[in-house]
Amino acid sequence: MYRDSVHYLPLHEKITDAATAAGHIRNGTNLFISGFTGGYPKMVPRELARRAREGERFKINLYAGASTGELVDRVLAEAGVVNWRRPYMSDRTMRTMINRGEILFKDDHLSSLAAQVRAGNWGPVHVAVVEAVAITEKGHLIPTMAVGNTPTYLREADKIIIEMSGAEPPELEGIHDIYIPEDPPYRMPIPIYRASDRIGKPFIELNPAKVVAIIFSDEKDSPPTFNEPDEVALLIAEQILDFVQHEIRKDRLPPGMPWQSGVGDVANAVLGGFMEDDFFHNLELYSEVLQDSVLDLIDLGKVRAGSGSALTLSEKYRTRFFNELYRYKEKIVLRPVEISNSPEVIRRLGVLAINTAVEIDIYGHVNSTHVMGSQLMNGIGGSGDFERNGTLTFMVSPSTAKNHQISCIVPMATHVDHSEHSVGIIVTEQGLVDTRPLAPRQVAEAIIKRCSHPEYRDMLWDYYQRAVRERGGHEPHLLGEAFAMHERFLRTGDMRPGRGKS
Ligand code: 0RQ
Repeated sequence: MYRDSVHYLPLHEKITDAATAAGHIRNGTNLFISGFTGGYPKMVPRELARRAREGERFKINLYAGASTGELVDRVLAEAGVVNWRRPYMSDRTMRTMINRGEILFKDDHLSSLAAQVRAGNWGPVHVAVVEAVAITEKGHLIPTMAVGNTPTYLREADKIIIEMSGAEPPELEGIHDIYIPEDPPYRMPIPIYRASDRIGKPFIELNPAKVVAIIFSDEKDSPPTFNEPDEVALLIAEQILDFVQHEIRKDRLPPGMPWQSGVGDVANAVLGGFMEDDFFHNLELYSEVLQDSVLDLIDLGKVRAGSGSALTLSEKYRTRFFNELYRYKEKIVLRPVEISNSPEVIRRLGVLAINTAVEIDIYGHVNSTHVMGSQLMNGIGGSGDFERNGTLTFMVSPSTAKNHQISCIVPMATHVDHSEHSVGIIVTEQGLVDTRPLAPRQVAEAIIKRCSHPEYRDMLWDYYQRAVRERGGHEPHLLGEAFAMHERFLRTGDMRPGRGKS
């Protein structure tokens, strides 16, 4: 039965077991895998971990599309076999090892990765391991619900290992739109003019001569858990929807611009808000990851098109999606991440972008990646692609973290991923500031007054006032004091004076 999903008969002789397949991966292998939240290989990583447990000493350089599941990042990190990991990851164990300096890590704007790999900047693609639901009669590969960088990894690989997934149906064929642009100086415009446009092929071209192993697995991606949005997320979402409605009513924004929404509670709350709101119809989503809420919106007849690089669904929604695949497939397009996140396309379509910050400073510079300036959280992912190029760019955050011990509005961001020049509108549960018509000092005053938490407002205001008086300048700062709140947290466990341990 398994063989049925491999329609290209010459490849049947490559069908083997996981141990034989993983035998192609050795010390120093640059291993490029499919995976973009889901869609990652399961059996080869487990096999590598088994070899490490049994005493084999080796290290690999692990490159994915973005985050994967614990079967990859956690299992391989715990096995101690990862030398390099790129790009974005979100696994706690791997994060700890990266922060200890035990795993080398660098994140890049996700839109730029595939071209860097094609240019050879990441070194040779020794082995690609990718998950697929089918190989067609002509030898083309149909990926699972995550495209990511798989088309480029397959094209550049010396050796290819394919994990055929029995957990997702071959009828996914037709949902993908695979297009690899020429690289500069020969690149032509990417001809996407609406989120629904299909510009490529519904399969990934594969050179069968490079395929060294095909294995089969019934294992599912570890399902994401989506929480019901809390009050903070709902308040943030409500302000964003009100603001966009207001801009449209004032004729400052045409209706019908596509939305990108990051992952997490606020993203879900915004999409949930569309369900209850009569103002927004015929929605277009031009995003990176599509989640459960897109199915609800399709069912309500509110979505014209949903475009992303991956569709990540909870268990319940997966069943619903597969049961009515033909209906949903008409509305959803899955693309390589260099297309879903393409700056050229995002700017042309006029995407309304919403992404989440770790901290935002009073002048609107944003840290999305490093807690207290040093500790990596996940990575920049696609947030920079969308924030730098969207028409309206929202950066959102709760005003505090860790039970108010940390203010997410700070005098100076301890690490900058998105500068004031990329970020348009800042929203916390306390309020919203449109920084676009404001000069930096006006931005600072508005952010402190409207976005910071009341417990931190006086502290931030006092800092800003003294910076204006004592130092002056276009963006006044007291350099010796700009990180005093962070220093206090590191010393006492609380940014508020007198609240933490002394
Ligand atoms: O800690 O996990 O221990 O509870 O950070 O924060 O509030 O649960 O929010 O899950 O949305 O994550 C920026 C990390 C936010 C994420 C970030 C702590 C907080 C909690 C998580 P716990 P929340 P989220 C691409 C979209 C970058 C990439 C991106 C991210 C944990 O959104 O990685 O935008 N973004 N991708 O307590 C210390 C602070 C903190 C803090 C939060 N200031 N200091 N800890 N936390 N703020 C585009 C797509 O389309 C997908």
